Amino acid sequence: MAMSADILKDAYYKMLLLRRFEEKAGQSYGMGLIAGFCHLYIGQEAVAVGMQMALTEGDGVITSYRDHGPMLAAGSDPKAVMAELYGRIGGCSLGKGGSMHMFDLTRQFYGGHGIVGAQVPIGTGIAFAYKYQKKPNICVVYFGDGAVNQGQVYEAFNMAKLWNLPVLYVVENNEYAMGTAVSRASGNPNLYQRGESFGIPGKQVEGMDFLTVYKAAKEAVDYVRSGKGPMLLEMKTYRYRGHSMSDPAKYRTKEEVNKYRETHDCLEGLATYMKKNKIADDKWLQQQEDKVKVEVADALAFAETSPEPGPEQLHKQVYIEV
Ligand SMILES: Cc1ncc(C[n+]2csc(CCOP(=O)(O)OP(=O)(O)O)c2C)c(N)n1
Ligand SMILES: [Mg+2]
Repeated sequence: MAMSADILKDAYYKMLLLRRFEEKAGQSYGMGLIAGFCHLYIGQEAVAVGMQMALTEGDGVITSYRDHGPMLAAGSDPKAVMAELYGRIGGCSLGKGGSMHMFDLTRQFYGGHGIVGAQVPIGTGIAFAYKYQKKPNICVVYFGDGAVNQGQVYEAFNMAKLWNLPVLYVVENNEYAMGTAVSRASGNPNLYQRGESFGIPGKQVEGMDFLTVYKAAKEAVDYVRSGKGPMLLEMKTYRYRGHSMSDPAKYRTKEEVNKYRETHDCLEGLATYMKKNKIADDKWLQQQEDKVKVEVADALAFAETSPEPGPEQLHKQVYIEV
């Protein structure tokens, strides 16, 4: 598939933004400036960026608590994401949701869900709404290799195929749930096959490589948008950091993590490809670092100076008028 230099450059910048944003979030968490849970997306950037770039305006996205990356990829303002982590009023959920409950309806980003697998029926429902309202959109539903063993996933699969809903399921197989390896939790570790008995075709994708993700995403998005019904992509990926900020890290070796970083890293891979094909050079790559640094610093400054939500916010957004 022909891929323009602009697409590759855009992808590199976005993946770099996700990486540096999350590194900063991790630092702030370590300094006690961010409270509660915090699940970083570092290592998995090619998935959210590659998927999102294959979508069109108006398509929906929903994910788990590991949501900062997908939300930034959806085009949300890093300031609103950082301020949400800081629990400030300038945050996308007015500082009341925190790391696990990010929402941005202007980007059709429907969260941010802390219950493992819960976003799967909700995202399926969003796809149902698109079809019911005769909208041309599809909904991308991310969930993890741990979530694939939740019962509600399969109830949703059945309805999605029964009604041929425009939903694209994306399993981010980062090899571990909190600390349980796929091989210890799944009788059949080929997670792309999980929809087959429901009539949902699946495909396994090398999720650490932007070009591969983008190509697979384009094909799958076309399939779902054409009205053929749901599809499932299993993205083989890897998270470099702990499951959350408190992680005993005893379930895998440092060597294993280093192997992924050294041989599969999405930023390194794309940089090498662009240099080889004379799309970018070291100077351009450094310029992106500089630009991202400013964008993340601005997000941080905004978060630090945004006030905390006052007590008057306590009962707001609990119910909505219908
Ligand atoms: C219903 C439910 N059970 C257990 C938990 C605790 N829990 C939080 S994250 C997690 C692991 C999920 O792993 P995976 O789906 O692979 O996603 P990842 O964290 O790797 O992105 C578990 C068991 C929960 N939040 N909800
Ligand atoms: Mg996982």
